Amino acid sequence: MEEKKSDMILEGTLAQLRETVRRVLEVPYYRSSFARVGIGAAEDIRSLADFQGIPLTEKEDLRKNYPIGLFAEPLKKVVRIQASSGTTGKMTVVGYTARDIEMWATAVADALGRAGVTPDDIVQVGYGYGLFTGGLGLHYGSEKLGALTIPLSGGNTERHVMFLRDLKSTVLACTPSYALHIAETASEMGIGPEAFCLRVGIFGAEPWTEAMRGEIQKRLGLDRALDIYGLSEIMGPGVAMECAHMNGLHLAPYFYPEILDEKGVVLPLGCQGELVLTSMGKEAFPSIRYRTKDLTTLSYGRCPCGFYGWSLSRVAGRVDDMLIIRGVNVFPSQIEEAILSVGGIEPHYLIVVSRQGALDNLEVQVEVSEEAVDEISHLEELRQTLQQRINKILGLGARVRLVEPMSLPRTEGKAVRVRDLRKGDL
Ligand code: DLL
Repeated sequence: MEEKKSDMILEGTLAQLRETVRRVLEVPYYRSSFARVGIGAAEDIRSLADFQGIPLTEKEDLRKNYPIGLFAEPLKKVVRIQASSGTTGKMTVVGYTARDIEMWATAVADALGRAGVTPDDIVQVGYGYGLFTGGLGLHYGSEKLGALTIPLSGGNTERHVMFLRDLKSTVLACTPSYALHIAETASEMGIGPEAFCLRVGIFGAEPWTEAMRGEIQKRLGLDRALDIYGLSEIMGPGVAMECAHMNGLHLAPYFYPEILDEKGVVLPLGCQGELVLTSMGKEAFPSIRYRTKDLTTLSYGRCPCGFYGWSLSRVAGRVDDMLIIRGVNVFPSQIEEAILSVGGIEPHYLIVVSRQGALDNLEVQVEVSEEAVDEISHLEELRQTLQQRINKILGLGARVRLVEPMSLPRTEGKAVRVRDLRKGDL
């Protein structure tokens, strides 16, 4: 019985994947890259093995086809454009038909519903509005759900605090680092979490840890801070999101996921690797085997929230965020876990990597809390405790430097946690 069900699911998925193949074959770039591996028609995809023979797509392919070379619909049918600047190089531009926008809003509304957000909620959106997908993505989903939606965007943090207090917003959607900054600004204004009515946080667009979840919940007085994942090349926020049960991030049913190892081999459920996504049903900008560069694991099954399908584990980081220091692989999230496990330290940090001769140096700058600063005699002890903890986790010698409270930059969007002087980052 179970076998029959999974055969049916596989057949249904294959049919949808063939539709995506049919759609992307309209685009000259895909047509020629597929021809090189002998795929000329959707019907050539008879099995998942055939599908796995389709060439991967990368951000670079979007750049090569800037601005709209990978659109599968004429501009006349496109009603919205979003774009991502990335840290280097050309922008990547993506388009949506009216049906794509509807699909996106539905994905976000469904995810918010599973997170326990209802039409009675007041959703304060602190993601940037504009070409970045965060603001408008959350906005359309929240409105579709029927919640009162406040488009505050990033910036003017004091106004965020005032609205949280005066309009009694119950849901805050922004990056986790901005959530911390809002909490800190509130505290500077003499306003504590008891003045807010916040229940749910919808935080994403950058990696964050379980330890950070606890910290943000405490500082903002939230019942739960949930993780939302997405990327502009695929849709925007809402590609996957945690529900109130926090059983992983449930993948919206418009995407087919694969996890690949470094050599491009598809890994089984439960193994960590790079997430590769294919859209199912998207019109203007279909994605086919798109390499997200994000590291996660996949599971499949039913959640008590009613969701049935694929879920991702919290994204550990990007393949290209991984630092190699003296041959050891280091993710900023490992350092974040260590920092948050030590009292007297603020969750604000900067990782500075430099090279002296042939040797890499790793310095972790961390802010001490106002209270800890007053106990000067304990500062060296605090520094050593954190340094030992980081060194134990990473298995290499890092140097911890404690810096003054409020001295590291704050962000209204995605935090910059790493400065790699080996690459000439200033
Ligand atoms: O960050 C879309 C988004 C907006 C997601 C608001 C969630 C909330 P991009 O600017 O294209 O789109 O950046 C996408 O950000 O490939 C990941 O590396 C990272 N990222 C996004 N969400 C998460 C998350 C938006 N929850 C890139 N955890 C992705 C870890 C995340 N990393």
